[in-house]
Amino acid sequence: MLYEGDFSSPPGRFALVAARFNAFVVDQLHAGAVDALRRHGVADDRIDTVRVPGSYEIPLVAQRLGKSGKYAAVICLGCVIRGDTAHFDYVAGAAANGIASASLNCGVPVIFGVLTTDTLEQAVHRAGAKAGNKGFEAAVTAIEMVNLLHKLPG
Ligand code: INI
Repeated sequence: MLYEGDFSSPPGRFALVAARFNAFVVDQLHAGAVDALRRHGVADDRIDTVRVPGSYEIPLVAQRLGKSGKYAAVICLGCVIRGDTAHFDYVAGAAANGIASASLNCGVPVIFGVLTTDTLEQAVHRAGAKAGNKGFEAAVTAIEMVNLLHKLPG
């Protein structure tokens, strides 16, 4: 028996947690995520967005939303650029580890759609300009995981 998530229109509500830091980039990730959800049959009234100050603040809010029981998945969107800060590693590491913990703690998919790049140019490229849109990809991953969890026993 092979279990695999598909990309059929998923049930339930979706939460997007989007950082305001580097909003110029994150807004593009958000647009990409919403586009992916809509194109997979998730209407706007099943999509909620929560804004947080920076990527560091994403995990707490993502966990709270995940535990609420209201959402099929939580999609986390942020952008951490190494050039901007000496504490890049702390912010990026805390976001990645915190998002992973949130997912395990709440038992729903909490998807890592946070860009971690060396330069603003790389970030822009990964937010829809030249190298796909990480927000779109994060939403597609959320859909696959929601559909997979519906198929899995237990
Ligand atoms: N937050 C980001 O989302 N991206 C960054 O590049 C960034 N930099 O460069 O510092 C950043 N910092 C803010 C951080 O996420 C927190 O909001 C702040 O430290 C308060 O807790």
